[in-house]
Amino acid sequence: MKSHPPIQFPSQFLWGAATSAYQIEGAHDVDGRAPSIWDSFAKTPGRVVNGDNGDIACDSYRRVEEDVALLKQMGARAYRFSIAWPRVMPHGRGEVNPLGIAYYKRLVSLLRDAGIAPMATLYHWDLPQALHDEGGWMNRRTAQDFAAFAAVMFDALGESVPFWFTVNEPWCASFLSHAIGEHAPGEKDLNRAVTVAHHLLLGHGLAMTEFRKRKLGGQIGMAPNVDWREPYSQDPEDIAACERGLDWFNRWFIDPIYHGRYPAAMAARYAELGIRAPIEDGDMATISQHPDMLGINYYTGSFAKAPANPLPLRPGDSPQRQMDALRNLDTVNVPGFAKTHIDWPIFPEGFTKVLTWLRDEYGNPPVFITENGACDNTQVGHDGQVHDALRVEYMHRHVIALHRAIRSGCDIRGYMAWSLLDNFEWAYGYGKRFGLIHVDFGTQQRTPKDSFHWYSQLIANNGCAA
Ligand code: GBH
Repeated sequence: MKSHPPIQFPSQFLWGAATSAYQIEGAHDVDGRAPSIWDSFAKTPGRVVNGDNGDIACDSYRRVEEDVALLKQMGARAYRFSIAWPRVMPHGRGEVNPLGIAYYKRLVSLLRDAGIAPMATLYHWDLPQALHDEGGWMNRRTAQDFAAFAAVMFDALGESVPFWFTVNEPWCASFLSHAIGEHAPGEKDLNRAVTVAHHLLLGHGLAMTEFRKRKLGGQIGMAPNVDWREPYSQDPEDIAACERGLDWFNRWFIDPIYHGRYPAAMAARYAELGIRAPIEDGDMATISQHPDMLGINYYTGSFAKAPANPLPLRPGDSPQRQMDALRNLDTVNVPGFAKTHIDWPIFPEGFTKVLTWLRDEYGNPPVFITENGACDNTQVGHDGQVHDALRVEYMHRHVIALHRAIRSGCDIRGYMAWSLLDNFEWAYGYGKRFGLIHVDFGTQQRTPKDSFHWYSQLIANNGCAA
């Protein structure tokens, strides 16, 4: 391949891959690790497809050297992993488990020896069960406990981690988990979800305070998931529907950080349902401390259309109906949009659009794409290879969309592919594969897929074909 492909990225652009602790580590009861809400949830019958759980997952706790070697082989310049809170603080607060700390110190030093920048996420959904037993994220105190855990990690890893993310996808950790009930702890109560969302934001802010106190050299921010909504037409009603969708999903988490307030129109809609975030004096100032960067997870998007029959906001309705009424929009997938093997529409234009929207809405903050990738369930073929053409095409189109955003002035500094390995895909279990590397969950054999080789070329050339 040519050394200067048509799509060329800035010279310091940070290419890498991402994972999270519960999805890959396994070793659920090893070296003092205590259960998290995901252990309990996955072991509750009916919650996860096929009754799968993360007891073993990719066994990355034991195979960490092999996995770092694969990252090196791929040419990754960064690796985004998450730190399991119940491995480090089994009770959620108080006593620190030295073996838990030792594992992450080892991972970080292996990465640094391989020339790969560590990028640590502090909360990728594995709340210690002990804290949940006391009320979990419904308790304001959990935000303080989270900051104390963050402080332990800042002290333990300090300058050796240049990039930190506090909370991964607060929308999933609140709404998907407490209102829709698809993720742990599996509750269905919109009021609780809004409270949890506030405490997650507060936890982010209090962790920021701990980070700033230490005057560490690295950078820190939050990593929300964004979906893009495009107005179905230029009809003002469709545009308004689209704005409600963006308020509900995106602005609810990013406005507090960059503007120090919840989006007013959506907050008013919640108020009609009798739902308010439990804001106390000083919270919004804590939450809106200036972050160094924003992590963005993007997978999919769709079109928003004003519904023919708008749903009224009624406090007595089911949480699902209340959510539908809050957004009050019809989601339209344009015919002809291909979908990945998890049925999410492939919408690379939405990637460019959401990035330029973030640029305009929040003053062009430095952005790292902390996740982007596709579910492609292609297995190892007779030739011993994995020809995951859907993933290669998805990545190629999204990398081009990303490049377009950079050309239009967005300050984007890096891209982490989700995911390094096939892993425990939450409520879908092991049946949905997002890895650049195939994992045989029987033997734990790792096989780099076509997408791995394609991505490795892209990193080597710092770009790709148009
Ligand atoms: C991320 O969440 C997680 O951070 C990661 O752990 C996970 O493995 C990965 O993505 C893959 O799932 O039904 O078409 O409207 C993804 C969050 C929320 C993105 C739901 C897609 C709905 C798509 N997802 N959203 S659609």
